[in-house]
Amino acid sequence: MSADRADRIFAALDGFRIELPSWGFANTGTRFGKYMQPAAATTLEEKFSDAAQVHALTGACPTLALHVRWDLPAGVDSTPQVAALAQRVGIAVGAINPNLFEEQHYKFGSFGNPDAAVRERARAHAFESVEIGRRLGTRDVSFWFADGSNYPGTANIRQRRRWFEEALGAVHARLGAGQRMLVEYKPFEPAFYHTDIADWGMALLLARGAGPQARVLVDTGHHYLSQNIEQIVDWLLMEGMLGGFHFNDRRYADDDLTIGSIDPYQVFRIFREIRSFEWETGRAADLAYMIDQSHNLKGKIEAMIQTVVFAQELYAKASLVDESALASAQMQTDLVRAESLLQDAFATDVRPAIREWRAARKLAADPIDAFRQSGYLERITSERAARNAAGNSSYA
Ligand code: RM4
Ligand code: MN
Ligand code: MN
Repeated sequence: MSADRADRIFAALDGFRIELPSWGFANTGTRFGKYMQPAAATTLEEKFSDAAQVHALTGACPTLALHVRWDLPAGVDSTPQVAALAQRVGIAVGAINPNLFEEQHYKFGSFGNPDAAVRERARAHAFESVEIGRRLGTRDVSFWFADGSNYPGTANIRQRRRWFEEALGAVHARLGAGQRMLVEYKPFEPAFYHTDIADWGMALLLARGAGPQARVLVDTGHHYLSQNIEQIVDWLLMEGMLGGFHFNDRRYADDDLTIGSIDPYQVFRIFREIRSFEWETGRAADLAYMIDQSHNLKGKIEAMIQTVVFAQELYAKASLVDESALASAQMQTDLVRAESLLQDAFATDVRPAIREWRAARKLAADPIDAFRQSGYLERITSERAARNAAGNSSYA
């Protein structure tokens, strides 16, 4: 590989950060049940500790996203402990995720619930989440809503939209200067007839309506099959409305598998459009790259390392596309040349250059192998096995 290409990979990796989800270290399951892993994290301390391992080995994950209900059971009152923990472990708190879907009163929705008392409760939780983010000094409060309906005619879709507009506006008004509200969309599940925020257009309208600090969050698993996600990314970038990503892969629906396990070219194409936008505009797209995976069969920490390493590879490959050559091939409608500029970059084996980058940054040459050699897994397995065998009541 030429020195110029290796330099590009080094620069790309130096600038690439991806946030870990606390729930990705915990025992989660499918709607059919949970398989408990002896080494899974239960306490927030354990989640931070596992995240620190991933960061130490990959150099790319300095922040951990938290779910309010699972990680801050006392709400704002949990923040001093969380701040102290983050400080001690050396991993900063990332996005704050309110939980507006798990408790019994959300059976018929949160912001879209016909019962004003439930809407009020949901608002209070959202306000508290904003306050938690403010106290912890983090930027993003990330909203995903399970709201929707299961049978035609059972919900007033327009009225629910109005309730969403009102509530999101009220939450936005609580944001501090350095905070953002991210609005995530998902076509179905748990609702199987209509979902209140089902696609990027709905999320965009709601985010725009909420106020200037709201952006759209793209979860790669939240699209109909074969949808062109990179085009959505481009359109949101052009609107200045793309806030960030929840990366995961899937074969069928919201499968939450490790990144690129099913379709690595899809992730490459997303990264490539972002790099192309940056090349064209001359400015960095300010995006929160986050992982939202919770596969329940692979070892939690290994699955996370595998995802981060693969994301680094795909991002490095995307950095190799010669954007100016591509722009001229497009203008000349030289289709084969244009397409092969992408294919060649995708086919490049970037692993040797990444190994050099790791050595230069004093990181493990092979993060998975280093993790297996470290003894960490054996240690936490013996510490946590008994508790995990007994099960735990929280979802994550
Ligand atoms: C949803 C969505 C949210 C995540 C929850 C647990 O499908 O992806 O981002 O917080 O799952
Ligand atoms: Mn998500
Ligand atoms: Mn999801």
